[in-house]
Amino acid sequence: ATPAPSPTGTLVTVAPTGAEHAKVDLPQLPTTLDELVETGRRCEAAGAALIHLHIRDAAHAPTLDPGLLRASVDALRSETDLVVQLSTGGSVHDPLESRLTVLDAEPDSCSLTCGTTNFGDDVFLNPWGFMSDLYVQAQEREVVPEFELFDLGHVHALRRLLDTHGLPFGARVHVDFVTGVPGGMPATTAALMAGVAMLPPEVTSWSATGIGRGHLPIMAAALSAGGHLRVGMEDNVMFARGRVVEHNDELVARAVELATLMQRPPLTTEQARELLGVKD
Ligand code: KMH
Ligand code: ZN
Repeated sequence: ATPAPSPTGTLVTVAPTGAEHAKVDLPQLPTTLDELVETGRRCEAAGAALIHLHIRDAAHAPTLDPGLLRASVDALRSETDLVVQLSTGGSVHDPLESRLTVLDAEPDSCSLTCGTTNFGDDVFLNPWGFMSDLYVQAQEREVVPEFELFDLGHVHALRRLLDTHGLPFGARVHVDFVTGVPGGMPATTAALMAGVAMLPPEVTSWSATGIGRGHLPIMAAALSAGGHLRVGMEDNVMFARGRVVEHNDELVARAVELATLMQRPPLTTEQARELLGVKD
């Protein structure tokens, strides 16, 4: 059979912080607004087009404080041209009601996880009612969702969302496979390909990330299968065996190098906006 045509460019997303790592263990984790802006600038210069953002409070703890979220979106908008995506996953301790209020900060995009997952020893809660409310509110507020798929069942739940509520704002459907979370699908090529094979026809682009040591294998698998890439310290803090990531831009630069070698150079921020259907 003829291989499916690959996209000509690669969307490189950076997820620089997450909600799981502690600043005290990893001082180079960007947690302050200045550090996030500096990270955004450097990652954009290295070839990232989208930033997936979790923010921290003054004590470097994860927060969904509406004022801080708004300030972060505004600062990244004014200091970079990155597509700004806010996490609605937050941390496993955030209540569902607060996770819905993330949209008040008016990001370009928001994450939307398509089901509940065991998350290490914790549970990352995403019941149908929450997913559904978040999806409809994102449609109404013209925020483009990125569907986070941690497990194969999540692919099926995405199909239910689309069948129930129609297409997202922007009429594009971009999903991100988050592989290798203890409790979700493993970071293997086989699991990723099973997920890709199940994608509903409405899906217009997909990316993938592998947590921890799944980082490089999933990057290679995604590139070879026509997918886009997500990298960053939220997912992986080791650059190589025995070598901790010093700055998120190293992970972006390596992803760009590999994508370019594969004849799929990084998309510009403008091309990323078009791919995702984000408002100008
Ligand atoms: N921090 C995880 C519990 C998302 O950003 O939407 C959830 C997460 C997914 O990171
Ligand atoms: Zn996240």
